[in-house]
Amino acid sequence: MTEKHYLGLDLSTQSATGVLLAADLSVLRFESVPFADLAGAGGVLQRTGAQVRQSPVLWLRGLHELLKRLASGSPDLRQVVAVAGSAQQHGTVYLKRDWTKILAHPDWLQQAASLLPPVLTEPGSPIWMDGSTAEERREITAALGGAAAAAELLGAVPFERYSGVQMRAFHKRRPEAYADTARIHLVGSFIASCLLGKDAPLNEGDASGTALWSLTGRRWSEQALAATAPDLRRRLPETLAAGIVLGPTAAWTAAYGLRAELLGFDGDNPATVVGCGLTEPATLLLSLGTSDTEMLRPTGRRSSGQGRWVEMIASDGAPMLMHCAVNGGLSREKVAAETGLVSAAGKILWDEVGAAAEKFLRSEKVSAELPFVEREIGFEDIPAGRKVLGNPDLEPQLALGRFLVSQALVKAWIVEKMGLSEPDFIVATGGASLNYGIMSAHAAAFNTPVLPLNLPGGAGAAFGAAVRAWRARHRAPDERQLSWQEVGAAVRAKIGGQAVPPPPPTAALTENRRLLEQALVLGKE
Ligand code: XUL
Repeated sequence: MTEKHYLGLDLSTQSATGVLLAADLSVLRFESVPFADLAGAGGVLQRTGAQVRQSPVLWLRGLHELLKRLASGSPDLRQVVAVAGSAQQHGTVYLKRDWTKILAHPDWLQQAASLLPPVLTEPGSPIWMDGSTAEERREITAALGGAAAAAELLGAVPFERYSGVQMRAFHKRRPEAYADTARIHLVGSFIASCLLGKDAPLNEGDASGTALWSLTGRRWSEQALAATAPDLRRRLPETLAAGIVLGPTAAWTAAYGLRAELLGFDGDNPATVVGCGLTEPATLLLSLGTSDTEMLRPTGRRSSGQGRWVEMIASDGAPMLMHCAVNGGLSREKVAAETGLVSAAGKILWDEVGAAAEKFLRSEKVSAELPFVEREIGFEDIPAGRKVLGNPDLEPQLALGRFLVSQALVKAWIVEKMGLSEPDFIVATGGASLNYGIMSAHAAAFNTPVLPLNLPGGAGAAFGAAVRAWRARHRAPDERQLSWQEVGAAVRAKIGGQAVPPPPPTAALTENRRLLEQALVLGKE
């Protein structure tokens, strides 16, 4: 019997990525096609003021290139039994009636540049970076009874980037094109439709980023639909739980050696938590990159009328919360450079940066700082800037350590506001997750061990999609489908590194936490 393989795809803002898994979750292939290599003079993004658009043709060219590469390497796609995907959240695609007819063409994907534009009512898809819809955000929020009521209904205040807010802007700016639009897909359900050969439903994770979907009712909200645009419901796909198989991939996929069962596409963030094995409640994922993102699995509902964080449904069907912190890797880099930890070649000396955090933790100094190199997103009402609290006189290495530990303590404070005070466990991804000292600062701040993950190509979303495809068809020795908890444990065992334990708690750390909490005064909750 030939071994079964599982494919995960991710269509992000920058690239199309594929991860091919074996039955034991080993990565057989990893391919990524940067859109910048394909975009030419048009560029990856089209910006006009606060408007940010992307061409759906570019995503399809990326998908074609990716499938072509996967089909030509070894192993190819012939042993794939299930495929799932993820995509950048919120982006919308506006299509004419009968648009799916183009998908019957055997090599339509190669000819997408000529076949797709005639069936689009809007050539440039607004994406999550678009901030041009402040007026529509206000109108929808008011119609839903204010920010707190909207967040309770939808899981988040209707941010500018949210799909429904964008749909209202499209309807207001181009009413004739709206009238001509029979179907509005999100990026994920659009790509899933292309692979399925007919209109695909929208996964619940993506639906929860539209400002149109009731998180409690788990269906399109009549109230939100009415607040957004006339006659919107019939233009939207159905919504569906992420674990469900939609059917076989369309006939055209055979040209790439792919004939498999297709699951719906999900948002990249809902997919990432599953790709990181974060499937139990009361657990936390720290993604430490250019910016730092906290994704957690709550034990109940917790909405923020201030838009401090967002609630959504993860790819395992259970809720997740997310906050994206602007003060992440770039801030660490800036402070490390100011401390002089830069090589002659201009590289940050990260080992020494990590050592500074460890030294500060051991020093037992009562000293903290407000570490806001930038004003924090979602928490704009806390004092911006860097300000030392307690003992100011530290030598440069300890001062850097104080900054790193304070950054981690602020994160623990934010996560507590999101409803989680001591996570059962923490997993970490991103560049800083490889730095022992920075991980130790986080383990200390949360008083919980942190497990760094070795994600294939750093691609949590594509890996998460592949894991979802795997769960759909893989069976335990007794023929049972694995529970999501078992899936999470299997993923962590496969990609987890060595857990970093919290250092022994000190009185100084407790005092530094208290100093920060005193200074972090929020406006009305
Ligand atoms: C989430 C968001 C981004 C995109 C990136 O709300 O806008 O994380 O999903 O692809």
